[in-house]
Amino acid sequence: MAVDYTTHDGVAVITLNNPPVNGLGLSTRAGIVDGIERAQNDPAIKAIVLTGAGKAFSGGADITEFNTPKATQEPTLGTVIKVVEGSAKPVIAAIHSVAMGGGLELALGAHYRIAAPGAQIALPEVKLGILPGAGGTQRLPRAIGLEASLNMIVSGAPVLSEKLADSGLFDEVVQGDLAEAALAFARKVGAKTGPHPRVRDRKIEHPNAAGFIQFARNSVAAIAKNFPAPQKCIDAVEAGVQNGFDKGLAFERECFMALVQTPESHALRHAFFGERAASKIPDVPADTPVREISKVAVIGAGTMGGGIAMNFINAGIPVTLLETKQEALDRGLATIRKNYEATVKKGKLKPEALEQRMALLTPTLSYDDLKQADLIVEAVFEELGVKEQVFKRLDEVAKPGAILASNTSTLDVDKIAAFTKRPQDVVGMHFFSPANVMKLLEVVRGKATSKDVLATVMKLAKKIRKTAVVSGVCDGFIGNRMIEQYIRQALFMLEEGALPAQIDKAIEKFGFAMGPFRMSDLAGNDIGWAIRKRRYQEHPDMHYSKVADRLCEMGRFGQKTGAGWYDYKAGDRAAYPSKVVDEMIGEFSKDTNAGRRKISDEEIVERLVFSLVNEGAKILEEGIASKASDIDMVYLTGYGFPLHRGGPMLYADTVGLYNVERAIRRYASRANGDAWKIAPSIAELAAKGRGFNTNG
Ligand code: 3H9
Repeated sequence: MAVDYTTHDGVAVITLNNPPVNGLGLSTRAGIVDGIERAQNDPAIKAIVLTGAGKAFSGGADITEFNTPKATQEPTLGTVIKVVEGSAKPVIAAIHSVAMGGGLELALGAHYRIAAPGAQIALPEVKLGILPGAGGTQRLPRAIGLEASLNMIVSGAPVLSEKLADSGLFDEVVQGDLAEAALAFARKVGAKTGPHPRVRDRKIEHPNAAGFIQFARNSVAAIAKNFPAPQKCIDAVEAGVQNGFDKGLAFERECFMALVQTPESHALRHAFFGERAASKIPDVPADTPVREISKVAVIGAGTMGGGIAMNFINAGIPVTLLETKQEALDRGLATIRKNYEATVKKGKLKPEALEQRMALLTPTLSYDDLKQADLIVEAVFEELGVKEQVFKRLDEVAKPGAILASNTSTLDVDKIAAFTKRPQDVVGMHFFSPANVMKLLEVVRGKATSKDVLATVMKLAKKIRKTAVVSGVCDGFIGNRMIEQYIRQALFMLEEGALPAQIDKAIEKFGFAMGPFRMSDLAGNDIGWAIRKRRYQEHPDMHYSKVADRLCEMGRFGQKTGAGWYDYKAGDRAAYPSKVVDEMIGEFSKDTNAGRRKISDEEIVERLVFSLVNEGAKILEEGIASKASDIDMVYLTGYGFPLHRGGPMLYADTVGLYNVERAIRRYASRANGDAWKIAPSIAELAAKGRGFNTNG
């Protein structure tokens, strides 16, 4: 049963009981209507309490039902709310915890609302690319006013119930036992004669509603660039202000039905479920015991090590930071402090919190101080010989059961594990720079990594607010292995006829935060050069354009040298197209007889994005990633892939694998086509009419 019905001395209690978050799926909706009717028909019942079991009042509509027949099957949420609102006996929503989306809309349909402090109240639909579709844009402004409601609807951010105590939303915020208070409240209002108050009958009062709505429109313009929902939220609120409740409600419904079909909403829902799915590893059951992590050590106080340490101290976990030299340790500590000071300056951290965090950090030059650590993350120089020294030493000092993690981005985690006598305790934790900011954490599972180590690291990742994705061992893991193909295509296109600014502009227009050449100038072109030199040795058969090497031979390493693919001016981070570089590229094409042709923006986007897709497909075939959505999460959270497109694999599904296959085969038949060895699964799925994330 998704809904429980009990009676308590004249009060009926309808309890949503649909774990995990009391989503308002069809059976829950039907259960609420049944409960209300049962209470109406029972003369002994004077009032009805609507509440939730478990960890939420309700997390809203059941998102898994969207775009299925169940979503629109009666009773819809609109019908349920009508039944609640139309009840002759007063309905009291008792909110002990999360009331979000349709959950809050349901509560707004009740005659009275009481809440416990600490409940998270939100209309987060905009984060899923939709708007509240069951009266939220009409009732919330009537409950808490135009300004506060628009802020909540457009941001989707949760507000704690106690902060809304005087807003008009709640009749009471109850400190003690909510269930008891709800029964008492119900008995009190049950004794009154109706009709009972309805939010829909309240007025929206504002001295300059039109002005505020325009202000809201301007404020969301930036976030709404790639997403239609924020502006639609405002349109729906405005419709209610101008035309009244019923017309506003009808307009809201129309917008909801349209938005739920958009690719942007599909992409956001894919990311919502993808994030949660990433934390589940197919052969590691949810009840796998985890090791306790209460003390962490980080080896290396450089940019990466310092950033990694900050993640843990931000979560209140003490960190011992190890370096080999005092100067390096001092420098590392000073950088961490400077980072926190910058956050304090922005008003995002209290000065006393800065000191509390710094106090969680213990600097040391001695491996002996790592003996107590439950987890040790190594962020030293990226060379196998250096890692060998570190892991052999760790094997000597670390306590039994400590997790030994490497932040390597390219090296073989199995080889690293083999430097110890406890390979089952070794795992990769690949953070992305800046490590205290970037959401992505690639968790690299070695051959021997034990299941409880994986389960522990995934749980810890949640605590430090990372999106953790498991990758098997291969060169570059998921993210960097794919980006290499993308960069290869970008360089080939230079020699075939494009210029850096054209390529960057085309892919930025597609939605990437930064094109490959601006990105490379930021990271340092010498880094890619070093990797390519290694590749030339390791894979002499693999074909790379040498145009980037010529740039590096000119000493143009990027922003840090004031010149890269672009020119830079002192004190200005803007990238200016460079005549010298453009001429060099033209010369390069001549020298290599590549010939130059006009390359369309469409070709640029296809070659860059489909190179990611093709490598992603191979990564899936090899089992390096266990599901397509994991790859999408890597790209959304670590590589600036446009969120509104949902990641490379979902984008490929949207375009259709049949079309992706045809494009890849076309590019494979042209200049530099040897870089395109199509992943067999693309053709196989296309032939079945399937996608990476879909079955048909
Ligand atoms: C809406 O209401 C539309 C209406 O306006 C109009 C309709 C006509 N549906 O996050 P967690 C699952 S749109 C289905 O790890 P937490 C989630 O996938 C909805 N499933 O827990 C996960 O499953 P699994 C507006 C849902 O404690 C499990 O629950 N509402 C839903 O950290 C636990 O989730 C929202 O956008 C759902 N609505 O956080 C709220 N919600 O175990 C979205 C959760 O298989 N939800 N699941 O991986 C949240 O923000 C958080 O889940 C919440 C709990 C704060 C509720």
